[in-house]
Amino acid sequence: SNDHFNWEDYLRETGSLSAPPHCFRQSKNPPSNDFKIGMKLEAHDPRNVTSVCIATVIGITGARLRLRLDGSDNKNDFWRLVDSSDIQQIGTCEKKGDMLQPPLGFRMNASSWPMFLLRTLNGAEMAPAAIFRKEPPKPPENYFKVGMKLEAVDKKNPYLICPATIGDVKGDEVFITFDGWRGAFDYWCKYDSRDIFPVGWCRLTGDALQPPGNNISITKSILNTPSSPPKAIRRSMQSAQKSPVPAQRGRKLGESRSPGPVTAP
Ligand code: MLZ
Repeated sequence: SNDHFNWEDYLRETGSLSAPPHCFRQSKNPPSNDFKIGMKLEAHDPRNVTSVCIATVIGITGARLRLRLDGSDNKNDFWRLVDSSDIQQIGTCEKKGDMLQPPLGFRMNASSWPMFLLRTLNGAEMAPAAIFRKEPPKPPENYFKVGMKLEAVDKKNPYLICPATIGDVKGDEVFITFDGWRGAFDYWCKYDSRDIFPVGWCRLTGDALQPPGNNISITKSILNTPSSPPKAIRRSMQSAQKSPVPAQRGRKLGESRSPGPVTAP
């Protein structure tokens, strides 16, 4: 599905290096994903992390699961790796002497939670223990360096994994900048975040890696330049014309930002 994007060419064209795998809290070989749609499991409520709730797998994408908390709405889905410590088999919570909680924004009256829980688990297909994978250990320190390329979850669109660059490093944190998006989706995270992956991750998991954005402004000055733009920029311009999506992206960003100088993607 990556017809328009190839890391090898891109690294060469941008003269950049990829972050080595030992930088990441990810397994060297991505874990196999043996979950099936409809399976239920326990998950920490992302909006209330001290609560453990029942979740249903409503989608599978590479080594990740699209999850929805039972009793919640369809506007708060979240994605977790099969080796995330945020998910566990049903029964784990009770074994620890804890109680399963209704999700934040439970659709019904709180008093109906115990009955809801019984009904949602009755006859449910529970994800078997064997398909949960152990979370890999943290790298001992932050090995990332500014300029290294990687694949990262777009936190505003968490179903998307996109080409990114380390923009800054500060203690245990890294600044994730998305190539071709002029800062609109950038964020700081811990170096051991489960949302960042080495180059090639999506190819291995079969997940769709998004192409870089096309948001390099084509100002008059560059269009008037007699010499043709660098290869990477030309390619972005081409993909902007071919792909149906980038036109919409460009418009969205264009609304909030005025054109700036041309920068490499
Ligand atoms: N629908 C969004 C997708 C942007 C994805 C950017 N990822 C870094 C848009 O077109 O704005």
